[in-house]
Amino acid sequence: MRPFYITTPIYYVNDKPHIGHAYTTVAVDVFARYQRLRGHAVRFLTGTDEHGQKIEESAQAKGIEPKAFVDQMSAPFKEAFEQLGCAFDDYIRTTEERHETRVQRLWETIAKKGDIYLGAYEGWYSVADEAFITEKELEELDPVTKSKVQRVSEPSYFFKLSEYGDALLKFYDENPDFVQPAGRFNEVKSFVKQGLKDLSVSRTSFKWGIPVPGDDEHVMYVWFDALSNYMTALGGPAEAGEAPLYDQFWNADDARVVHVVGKDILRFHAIFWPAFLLAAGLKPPSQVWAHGWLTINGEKMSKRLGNFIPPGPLVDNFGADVVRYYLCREVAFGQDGDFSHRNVIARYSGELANGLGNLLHRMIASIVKKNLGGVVPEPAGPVLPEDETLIAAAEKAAAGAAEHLDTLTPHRALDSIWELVGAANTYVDQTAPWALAKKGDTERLGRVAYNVLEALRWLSVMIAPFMPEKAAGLRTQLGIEGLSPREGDDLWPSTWGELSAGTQTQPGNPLFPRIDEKAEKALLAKFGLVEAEEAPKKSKKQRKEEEKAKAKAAEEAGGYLAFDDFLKVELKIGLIKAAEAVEKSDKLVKLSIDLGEEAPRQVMAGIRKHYDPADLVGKRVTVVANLKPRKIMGELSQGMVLAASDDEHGLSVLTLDKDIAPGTRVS
Ligand code: ME8
Repeated sequence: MRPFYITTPIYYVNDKPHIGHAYTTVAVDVFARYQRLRGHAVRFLTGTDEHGQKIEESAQAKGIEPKAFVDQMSAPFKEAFEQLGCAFDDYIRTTEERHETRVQRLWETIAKKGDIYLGAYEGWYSVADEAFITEKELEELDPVTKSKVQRVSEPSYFFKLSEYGDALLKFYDENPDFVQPAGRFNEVKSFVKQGLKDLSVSRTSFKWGIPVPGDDEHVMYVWFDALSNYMTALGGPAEAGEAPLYDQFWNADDARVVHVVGKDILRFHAIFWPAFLLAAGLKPPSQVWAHGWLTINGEKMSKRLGNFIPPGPLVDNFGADVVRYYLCREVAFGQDGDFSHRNVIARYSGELANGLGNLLHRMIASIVKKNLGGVVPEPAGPVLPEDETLIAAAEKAAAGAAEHLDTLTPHRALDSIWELVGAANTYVDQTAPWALAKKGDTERLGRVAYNVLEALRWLSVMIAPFMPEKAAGLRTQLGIEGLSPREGDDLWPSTWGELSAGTQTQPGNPLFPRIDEKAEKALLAKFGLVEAEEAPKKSKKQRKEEEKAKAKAAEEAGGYLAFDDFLKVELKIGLIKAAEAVEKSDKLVKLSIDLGEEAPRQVMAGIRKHYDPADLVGKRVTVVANLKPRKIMGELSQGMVLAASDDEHGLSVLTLDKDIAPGTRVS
């Protein structure tokens, strides 16, 4: 069976874990669990990235030593992933000795080949991204990241990346699935085709890093250090026989090595990392899978925007499996998608409680218990077309889910699996086992009940990578053993009818208890999402104190707006793609505005009296892009279009006299 090695990025410990980190780690856990079920040898690695200027500065800001700081900050990541049920085999920290010594070995191997040389770096360094950037890239940064960019002029070792363009392109050609999704691979290829510059791989102006072998004045560039984690965690680079895990999971010809990363760090993984490895004469990974962003109201999560959602309270309130299910189901892997607590509840109720939970409950706790003594019946009598339809649906779901889990598209796998949930519920509705029981048709009732229980058994395996605890609970109720994956044993369902007649089922509490309206409100209140009218009213005293504080802040600013405050307002150029009048309103126009993002935004503007909606299409306008979205007459408004008016002209939206690209920041 093919060895499968899968990794998450190692996370910077200057932040606390949030659901973006959970997203990648849960997805990787799902893929690892699936491969284990198929009998493959699997190794799943995650961990933390603990060196670099950003971390050193964060430690300084807290007034503690970097090592003490990273020790404090790494543990919450591990705990969060464990709480989410992620069964990683190893958790690497880049401050561990096992890592540092092997990174130095990798460096020495490349240096010996003559591909690292001493020079001087003169240019820009983005501390937020830990990246050397060009003048053009600097211009494209958002103002906050830009404010952390430094001009660097220091001696530096360089890696001869410029000499690896052709080798990389050849490697990409030979490995057409190296980057997924395919569209992102094209971006990588065109970047390489434009020509690569040598890469600065050491720094001298701070100390928090792995020393360059033979030159203690330099610490390694944090990405050289960080990318190597995937190999050092296996004990590599190493000679054959020296590090068994490295031999098995990296070097073996059939080893499948997959790095799952967010799209922001694809370039490091798909260009720098294979180039370092090619230079060292080592095998690059098999694949880099770059997924999209989990967003909140369309914005990437970040501390700066204050839209940072920690996974802990979600797990406490919904349970790990429900959070895992939601993360894999809601967002098409590869694309961006919005996180919303309300959608967690909607999916829970619709797909888990009413879909799978109801199927199990109505069959085991009701039909089988009341009419069949709680025992799996012997299927007897003729096989009818509806039975065949259900069996075909199970086979299709198992094949589809397997394919999608193998190609790392978990949302599609869940689509396939839920087709079977739907088909089984339809089967129950069509065959009406309660009516068969009433009629006394025990033979047909037996076959129908058997088929539903067998479908549930298939489902218990298919959902196991996503919801291991619920899968175990489902199997307990079916009266069958839990799943214990073993190398060489393929546990994926493929033969209909393996559930043994005579098995004693164990009806238990509902697998997914329903959330009624009251419980839903209480849950939303816990997350601070109650509607405005439900929020507790502020007392007179509180309001007065708030006004006082505001007046004081204004006085301190001397009547001026602090520059930092101005930067908080994200003004962007938007291109109006569609505009329609809102029925029942003489003021509102519903606009669809391209802001250079994946999907256009909907903005409600009170400009109907001054514009015919058709005349607005194609106009470039100025939009406040980071206003909290709100509902206006029942429609979501995700921004505000700026306008000015006077008595003579009426109202005019702010437009441009050149075709500046949508999404460009106004400053
Ligand atoms: O980049 N949606 O670490 P990092 C989805 N240390 N995924 C998200 C996310 C979001 N909103 N936010 C973060 C680093 N992620 C480096 C990596 S690897 C050798 C070094 C996930 O702490 C996503 O996987 O900034 C992203 O790539 C990763 O967290 C970035 O974590």
